[in-house]
Amino acid sequence: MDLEQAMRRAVELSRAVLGTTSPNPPVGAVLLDREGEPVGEGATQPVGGPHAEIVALQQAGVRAYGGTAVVTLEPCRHTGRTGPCTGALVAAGISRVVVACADPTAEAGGGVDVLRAAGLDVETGVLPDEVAAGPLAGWLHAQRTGRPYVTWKYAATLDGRSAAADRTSRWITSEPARADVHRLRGEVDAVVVGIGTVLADDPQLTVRPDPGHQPLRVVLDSDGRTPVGARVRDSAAETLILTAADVPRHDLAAALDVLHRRGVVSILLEGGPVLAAAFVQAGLVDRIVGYVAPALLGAGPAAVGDLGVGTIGGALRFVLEDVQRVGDDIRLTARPEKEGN
Ligand code: AOF
Ligand code: ZN
Repeated sequence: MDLEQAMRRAVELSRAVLGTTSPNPPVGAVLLDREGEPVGEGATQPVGGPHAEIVALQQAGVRAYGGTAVVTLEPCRHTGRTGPCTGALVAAGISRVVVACADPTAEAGGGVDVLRAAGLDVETGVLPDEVAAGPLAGWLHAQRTGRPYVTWKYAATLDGRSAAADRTSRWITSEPARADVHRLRGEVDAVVVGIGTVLADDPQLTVRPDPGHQPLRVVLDSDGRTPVGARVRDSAAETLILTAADVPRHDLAAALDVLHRRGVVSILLEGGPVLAAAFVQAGLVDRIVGYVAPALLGAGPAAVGDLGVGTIGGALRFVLEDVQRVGDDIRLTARPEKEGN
């Protein structure tokens, strides 16, 4: 297995633990022996548990001696809830460490220097973009900005409508697209909706089938109108209802701050159109995932509400990053032109 293949495998391993590690980063690690044969692999365990490198070292045992560690994030040099991965790699007799991205935190970062000082060969910057724009995007963003990474998801018809004239909206997209939304939910720490969506659709906002962990359900509900029997209040997952007592009205940055302080690193914003417009206008959307169904409604609310754009020159432009067919629908992924738009 060459280094890039090993890093791709490490990315895959880290992707599989997205949504389970926060506030820690989802990291993946692959260990190769002297011949380049994979002898261990691992990913970050839930908070307080071992880091990716430690899981991989445990699996490899003595076969790690003299080998190479391929890790998506620079190994930590600090003792936090667990011991330093740098020390564990050195103790296991690893001779080379290959890293995709640096750890930007003050306490854990700098592991690369520690490893070099201990005499190990260190190579950095292997597939950094795959990692930084992939599984670590949310965590790196939260480190850099101090707020969670926001993915706005919507489903709409070809003419951009998310509901019919009578406000019915079940189901615009096909079953595979809805399953894909559940996968997205499983990758984030919190799913956020406005009270309008709760009152209109009574969504449960859980991941189904249950992967064994559920994102926090968050309702932005200034006036405390979430009905007692609303499905978001069931016991399937934790729920946070943010009223005007918790955050000032319309202060989305303050709402994100409350979530960040609870360890939320990434959120999925699921509607409705008025809340989505407010997030976009506040420059708080970091990624858009749109599911477009080959259907027309001709009338009914648009996926996003009024953005205050009056003329074509004022259109908010995004960079198209990915287009996939999902069942009979299309999934578009786009990002703001500039980081932190
Ligand atoms: C690694 N490998 O798999 C992860 C790292 O409190 P602790 O001990 O769990 O440390 C958390 C910090 O360690 C976290 O903020 C980040 O800087 C780093 N995470 N480091 O070497 C891993 N998850
Ligand atoms: Zn570590």
